[in-house]
Amino acid sequence: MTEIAPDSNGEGLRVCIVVAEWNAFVTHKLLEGAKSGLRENGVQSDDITIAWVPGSFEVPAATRWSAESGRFDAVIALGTVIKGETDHYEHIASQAAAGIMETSQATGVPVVFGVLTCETPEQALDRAGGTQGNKGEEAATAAIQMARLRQRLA
Ligand code: INI
Repeated sequence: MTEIAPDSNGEGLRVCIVVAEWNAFVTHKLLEGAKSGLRENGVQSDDITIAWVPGSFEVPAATRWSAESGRFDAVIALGTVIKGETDHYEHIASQAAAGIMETSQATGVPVVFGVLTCETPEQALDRAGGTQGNKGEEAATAAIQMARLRQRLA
């Protein structure tokens, strides 16, 4: 039997973080969490690229461009969709999730999902360094582990 345990060693990995400006009061905190999660696990600052996009709806396209570039071992997608603010909530949230998954499946590059979908701004802040932790930081660990797993399974 072969078992591959989660490997969170980020040394030498190159990571692109795609982050949405919409709801910047939350996404900036997610970005800080993602950057510290990467750095704490050994990813060099020079190996981190941050790509800003207008909103979560634009996140999938940028994840696709970065994944197809061949320059990154993993991509982290960050955004925040708050239900109270838009009738388009369902469309934006579902298209962001579907597009991110499609990028990962089509390119083989791990793309991890750090797009918050919340009812209220308070719920979003709770997940961006508040009472529920920082989903950006969790996404960073997931990105490293998936990049390592891909190397092991290749
Ligand atoms: N984008 C978000 O990331 N979160 C939101 O809550 C949001 N709301 O509420 O509308 C939002 N809209 C912008 C959207 O992602 C696109 O940038 C825009 O539709 C242009 O394509």
